[in-house]
Amino acid sequence: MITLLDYGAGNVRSVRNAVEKLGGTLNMVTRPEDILSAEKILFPGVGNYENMIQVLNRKGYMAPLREYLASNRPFFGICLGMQALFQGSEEDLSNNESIGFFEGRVERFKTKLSVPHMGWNGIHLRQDSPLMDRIDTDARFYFVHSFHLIPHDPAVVLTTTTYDYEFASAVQQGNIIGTQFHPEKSGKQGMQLLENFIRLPDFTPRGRVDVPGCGLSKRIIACLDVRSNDQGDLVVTKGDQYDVREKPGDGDRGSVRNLGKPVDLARRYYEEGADEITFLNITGFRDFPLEDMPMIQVLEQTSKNVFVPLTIGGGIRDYTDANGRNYTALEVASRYFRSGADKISIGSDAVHVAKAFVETGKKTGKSAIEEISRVYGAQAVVISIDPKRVYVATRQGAAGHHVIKTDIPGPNGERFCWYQCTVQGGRTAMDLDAVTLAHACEALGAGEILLNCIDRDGTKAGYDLELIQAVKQAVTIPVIASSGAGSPAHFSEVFEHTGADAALAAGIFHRKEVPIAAVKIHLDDHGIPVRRMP
Ligand code: 1PR
Repeated sequence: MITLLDYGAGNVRSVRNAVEKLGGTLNMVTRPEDILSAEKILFPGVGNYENMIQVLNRKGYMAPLREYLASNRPFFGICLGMQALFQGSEEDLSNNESIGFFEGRVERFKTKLSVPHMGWNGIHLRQDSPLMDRIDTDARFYFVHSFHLIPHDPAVVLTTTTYDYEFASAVQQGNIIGTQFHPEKSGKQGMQLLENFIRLPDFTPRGRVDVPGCGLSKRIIACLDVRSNDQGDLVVTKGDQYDVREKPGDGDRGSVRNLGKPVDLARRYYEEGADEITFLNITGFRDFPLEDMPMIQVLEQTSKNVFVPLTIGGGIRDYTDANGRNYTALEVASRYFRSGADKISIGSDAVHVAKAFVETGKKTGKSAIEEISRVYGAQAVVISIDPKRVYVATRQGAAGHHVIKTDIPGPNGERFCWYQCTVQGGRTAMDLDAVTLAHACEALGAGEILLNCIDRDGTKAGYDLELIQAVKQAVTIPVIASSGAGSPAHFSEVFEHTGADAALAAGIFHRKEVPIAAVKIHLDDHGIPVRRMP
């Protein structure tokens, strides 16, 4: 029996689903005594360290946790659940007392690379632990964090990982284990590790080893644009420059393209090796996501069988329903996290918030980006940008906007352009450029940019490299290149020319024109690191 310690933040559903899929039985901690009577504790933590420690203190879990750990019964802390075992974190501005089982603290990454460290990275094994039995030496695991451990005693380090520099990515002493990476989000290798934890009675390490692993890979993301079709069925659709309807016939306006069912397609992409899956509810701007909850059901069902990160976007904003009840964006996002999402993506609302921030120079502290980031952590907040290219004759031709020189001249031979943000799925253009938006959203607390491009969407002409480069240079958070992938060569091109952290595609995967495996083989051949399926 596994006892799951859930303190109410982030996505514990995936951990629960993973344990159940592996045949384990779960018991939830609801009172401090449940900790003392546990046989094996699994403690997944995501979000904000300070918030976690405060909740653990408030619920009276600190003393029983220390007593349990002192008894050397099996304990597995994931991400924040591992950090909590140390003495404190730079993320905790109120300097609360932590569990302090291990000596050392948690510090923010000091690097010029994108922070959060997000994606699939390798592990260098330092102890021969039964937890790592049957794990491939070149396995990669999913990391998402801005802070990392500095343990005092090197003997407790189980694995190290390199992100600019080497840091402790897992620790173990006796039966007390913690990993910075998320096994429940790390596909088949992560499931093997969890299975070891569920099945084995004892994890005492068999001595020290020195087995190097591989490094960080680029991520390949499958994106599912979801909406109801004219018959009311929820379908995965796909547009050409955001138009998702078939070409109209005589007297009809063309039906919504139907490329499959969201849950089935997500599972297919997981099996085929997608590193992440993104759902965008493309009519979310006009529907309220909690009304009939189809996307919640999609998430709940998908997370039962898909063990890579899931992002959900569409309609994340404050909302008042027909009865006058107000819902905050944070409430909507919380519901998604509880249903299996690891990240939420904000489109239209981010444009309005960023515009106000750029105009006033003031943060309100109340925007969706700020509130969700404060509670769930920056890594859980993705900004989805839907820009359109606007040509201008000179660099000064668009006052107040970030203008770039382009190698793709405009219809009248223009050599300059800027990228205009849109809202409501490209329907309304705003007086804000994509570079300024990305920069403002990072300042407000976003952790990642999903950079679409309306001009390239569905064209198979390749990514807009100039757009991606301009945004990538303006932010330090990870950038996902999106829109226009038509062949494996487009993926190597975007990674070689822009420094994008991940590349997303939709149409070519849905229509089975290019399998995910073909993209990864191509990237591997070009020396671009990718996670290959075992
Ligand atoms: O504004 O917070 O409610 O979020 C709505 C979300 O829905 C936004 O993230 C927005 O990007 C998305 N969206 C709205 N309308 C559309 C549409 O297509 N009509 N889809 C839409 C965005 C772009 C990508 C697509 C890539 C790759 N779709 O998701 O998957 O362009 O396509 P490709 O590889 O086939 O070229 P809010």
